[in-house]
Amino acid sequence: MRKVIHKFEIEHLQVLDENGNVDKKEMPKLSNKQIKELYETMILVRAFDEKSLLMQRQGRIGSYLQVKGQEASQVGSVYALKDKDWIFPMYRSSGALIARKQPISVLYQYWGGDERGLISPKNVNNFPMAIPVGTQTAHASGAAWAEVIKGTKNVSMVFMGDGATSKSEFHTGLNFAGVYNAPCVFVCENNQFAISTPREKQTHAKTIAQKAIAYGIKGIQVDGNDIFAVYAAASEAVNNARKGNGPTLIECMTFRMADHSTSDDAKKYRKDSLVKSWEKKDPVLRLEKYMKKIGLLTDAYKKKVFDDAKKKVEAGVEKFEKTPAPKKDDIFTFMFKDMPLQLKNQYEAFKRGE
Ligand SMILES: Cc1ncc(C[n+]2csc(CCOP(=O)(O)OP(=O)(O)O)c2C)c(N)n1
Repeated sequence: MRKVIHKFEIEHLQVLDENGNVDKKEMPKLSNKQIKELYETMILVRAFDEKSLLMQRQGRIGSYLQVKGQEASQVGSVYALKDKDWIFPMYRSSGALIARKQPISVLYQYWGGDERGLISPKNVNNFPMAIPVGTQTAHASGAAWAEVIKGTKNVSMVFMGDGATSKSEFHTGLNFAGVYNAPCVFVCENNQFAISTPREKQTHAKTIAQKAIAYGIKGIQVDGNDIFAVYAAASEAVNNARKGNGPTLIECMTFRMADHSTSDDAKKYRKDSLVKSWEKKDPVLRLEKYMKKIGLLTDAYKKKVFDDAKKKVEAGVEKFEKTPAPKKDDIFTFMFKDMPLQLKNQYEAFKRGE
């Protein structure tokens, strides 16, 4: 005899549609001041993103991975956190880090190859960005559990791409969080590609959110270009985690509008028509349409937001470029209190100019 022992459904949440209309029933509680704050942060992230690409092309930073198209997924989710909560960013999380008060100049230090660019602002718990795909998922889960052991109410939020869901650490992280009821929110920015690998070749599952079910945790798919849906799902997940009601996997359906990195040419593997279809879903345009409808976006305000963002980015660039580079010796002296013998020998050779 065969019987169904479990049937499942995955919710997809959209609050703000492409024409700037909101579903009032699902609209999270946000004051006009907060909506403006979200908008201003998204514009700042985009201004940083555009400048970073230019900076890399001009040889002023080493490399960069653009956020463009994913601003709502990143800004909306961290908006649900307190400073003392942890974020575990990946290389594409510059937007989340900006929203988490990481100074622009420090971010440029990072992208310029200076390890001091990994330092979190005082009283804000930003973990360093992970370059290896997916490793941060397990770190976040463990750190969330550590906060439980310490008796705090701090939550961890971790960012990963669709590609990372094929990595073992994704499964380790979700499984551990499920078993230990760790207060961890997993935010998967499903931007449809892992470099040139399309989402359909990443997993045969219909959604990434449903992977939560296998680990006995909550899972939801949201329109990742809809800042209100992202914020609503993230708030619910963060509140649940904080109250001891377990972890959540949030799949943000979004799209990487730029190349994978400054060493990539996405035209080689993505059709223009696909990119164009996502342009219509742009998270910034969509929020602007809504704000205009409710009288929150005047031409003068918009101009000021763009001007302020540009000024902040330029001030960050100036501070970064005026900061003396770290001493070359730091490569040897930074990591260990007591330098291991092998490194000591290398350091001596370096000092002799070998
Ligand atoms: C462990 C590991 N394997 C391979 C790579 C090379 N790599 C860098 S980014 C990337 C694709 C990741 O795609 P996804 O997780 O979807 O994130 P996205 O870049 O799309 O935001 C790969 C394979 C890496 N950085 N780390």
